[in-house]
Amino acid sequence: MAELILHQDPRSGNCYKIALTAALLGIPLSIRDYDIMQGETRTPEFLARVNANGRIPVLQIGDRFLPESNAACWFLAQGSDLVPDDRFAQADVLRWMFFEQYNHEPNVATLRFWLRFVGQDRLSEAQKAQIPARRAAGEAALKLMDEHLAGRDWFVGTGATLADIALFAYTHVCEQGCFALDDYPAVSAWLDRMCALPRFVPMES
Ligand SMILES: N[C@@H](CCC(=O)N[C@@H](CS)C(=O)NCC(=O)O)C(=O)O
Repeated sequence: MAELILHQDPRSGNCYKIALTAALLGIPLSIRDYDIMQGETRTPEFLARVNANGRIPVLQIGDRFLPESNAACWFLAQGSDLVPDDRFAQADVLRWMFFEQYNHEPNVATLRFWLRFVGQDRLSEAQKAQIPARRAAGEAALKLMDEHLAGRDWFVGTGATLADIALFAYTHVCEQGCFALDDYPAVSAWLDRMCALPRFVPMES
């Protein structure tokens, strides 16, 4: 396979999904770090060469660039146990990955970013006004996950898949966005199972 380079900010859960997928599969990745707080993904060079959408993560495969965390995880995991063979189960993995991007990440990750990295004092009035709605939507996503995991170990089937990796990335640090994991016991037990996977690597920051 061509050399794989992960363009990332180590504080980003979206980037961590790709690093975790590669680690679980034993795939070596080179790393290129950016500081998103300094606008390093918004430079003309980055927009022209790496991602016209101005965001990390981007997985570079040789001279090709693949933005979007879940697409990059899919690229790495096709043909492995992290993507089931069964047609329905495969679509069910995608279902949870889309749920993660639409219902979970915009709420759970955004509050973590605002409260931990930007800081409440530096939020705009518009951002402050969005906090209650994003908190309610994040809690709804975590509750739905908790109900799904009651009585089962993994989101799809009987082993870890990309559905688990996509949802793990920001759930395990949700307390940094002031969500309370104690409210979600099945999610908490699942987080422990994820951390116990062979070749698991923690998030850098
Ligand atoms: N849907 C994208 C989201 C990417 C994204 O929002 N990246 C953030 C960091 S997690 C970013 O690059 N922010 C910097 C910016 O927007 O300038 C994915 O899953 O990869």
